[in-house]
Amino acid sequence: MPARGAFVVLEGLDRCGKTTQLSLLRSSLSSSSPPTPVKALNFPDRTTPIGTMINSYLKTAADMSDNAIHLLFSSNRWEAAPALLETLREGTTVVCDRYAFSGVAFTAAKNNGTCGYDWCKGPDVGLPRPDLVLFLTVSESVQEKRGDYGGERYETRELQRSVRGVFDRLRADDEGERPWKVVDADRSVEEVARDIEEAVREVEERVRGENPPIAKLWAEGSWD
Ligand code: Z5A
Ligand code: MG
Repeated sequence: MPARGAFVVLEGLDRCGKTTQLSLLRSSLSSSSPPTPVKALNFPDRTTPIGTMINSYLKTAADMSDNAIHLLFSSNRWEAAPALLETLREGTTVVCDRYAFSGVAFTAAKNNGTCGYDWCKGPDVGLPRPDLVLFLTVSESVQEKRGDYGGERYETRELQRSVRGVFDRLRADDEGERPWKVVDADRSVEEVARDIEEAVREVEERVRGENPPIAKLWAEGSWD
């Protein structure tokens, strides 16, 4: 049995550069010598039937209660979980654009009395837990200057401020449990990419050396 792959998640506010960095990271890992087997994922995955519903909601073509859309975002991760586990177990590193942290941050940020912080975490409890969460920070002024900002449902200054607050709480609550690394994403694409690659190579090496079990998110126990 080969050692399992590492599971790395890129999180952060809108337009911090997650998708740009994920693509650079995948290329640099797969073109290294020897190449690191790597697979990229992103959430929401808009290509599945559940993802199609999420896409309609984000594009404001469909409306839904805050609770219902939250559960769909979570289902979209659970439907991907078996393949994610299999990929990690066969020794491939998975790099993922957004995960359950975005799920909690965006719904809890709405401050709707029926979906508070703890309720929001519930549906994602037990998913495969990342070995590393890279949290890309971006200042409000930089965020608003970047391409296409303002086109989708959650892209308002007020909601984004509230999302920032929930991400800070998630990071603080996970302190010591799983490494979050904060990366200043106001800098150039190249500078951000350098820091990300360094952190990912480090965790990759550790996971390959120690071959730890795949832990469960916000829960005891492991998937093995
Ligand atoms: N959501 C949720 O509510 N619940 C959930 O469970 C999940 C998500 C998983 C869509 O997500 C929405 O779903 C999102 C959260 C919510 N809410 N909103 N709004 P998405 O991931 O599909 O969103 P997106 O459309 O990909 O946007 P994004 O992720 O916010 O952007 P990004 O990936 O972080 O940035 P980017 O596309 O790489 O870069 C944006 C632009 O900036 C682009 O023109 C780049 O060329 C430029 N860029 C990037 N980096 C730099 C640097 N360093 N310097 C200068 N310019 C840069
Ligand atoms: Mg993106």
